[in-house]
Amino acid sequence: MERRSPVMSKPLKLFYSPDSANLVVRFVLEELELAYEDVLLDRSSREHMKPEYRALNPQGLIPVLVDAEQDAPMFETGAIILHLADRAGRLAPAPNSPSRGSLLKWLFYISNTLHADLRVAFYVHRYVEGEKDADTLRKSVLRRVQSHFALLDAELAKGGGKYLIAETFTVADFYLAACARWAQLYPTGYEQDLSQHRHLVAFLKALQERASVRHSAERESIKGNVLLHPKMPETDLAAVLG
Ligand SMILES: N[C@@H](CCC(=O)N[C@@H](CS)C(=O)NCC(=O)O)C(=O)O
Repeated sequence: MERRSPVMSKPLKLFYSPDSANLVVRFVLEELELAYEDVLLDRSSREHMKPEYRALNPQGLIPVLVDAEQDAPMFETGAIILHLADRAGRLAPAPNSPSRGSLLKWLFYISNTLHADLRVAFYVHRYVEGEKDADTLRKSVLRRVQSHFALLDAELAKGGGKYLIAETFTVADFYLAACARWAQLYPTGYEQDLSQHRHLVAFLKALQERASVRHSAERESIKGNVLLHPKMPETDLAAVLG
């Protein structure tokens, strides 16, 4: 993928797997119209656990962004998208702006609470053994996930419903949107209905019309609605949850 950027002269490289956390980074790269290359990792063959990839992220987690202007590869979705926004001077209030604190607060909340709880539901067998305990843990963590969406829905309502940080389109909007997508799809049999969060529903509906979201979806073989009532991608599930 070649795109010229007025902001960064050196290339960015995104390591990805379809519909994984890299989707958030891609939304941001596309929205900012930054030049980047993407490198596909095959999760079904555990490519993300091989030494070459672990040299970039020792945890083997996806995504990684290599920014030629940084002295080390970057992991952690929240850190990567904030870095990109700061570099481009868009999608994040400046560090000295009065709304910077709100962005940081919600970005960290989405990353260390909402996304972290979703990960427990996705990878439940890393926490408990046996189907019965797995089912109990999934249900209980997904109740927490619903309460996180309720909090985020109320925050959207406060700011008029368009963006999480009132009147300011930020990277946090993309991160929230991707978490909402995954909660509606994964894990199979535990798909979450988000219809009671009406501000969130309207927000997702509007965001999924953006060109950046549609281009990102195409690039990751995601068909149909991207954010609200999404369809399961036509891909091997092991490639997404493996
Ligand atoms: N905290 C990490 C989580 C990333 C994450 O959950 N990545 C998933 C893909 S969506 C992954 O690499 N899963 C493989 C695994 O957990 O073994 C981040 O925000 O980047």
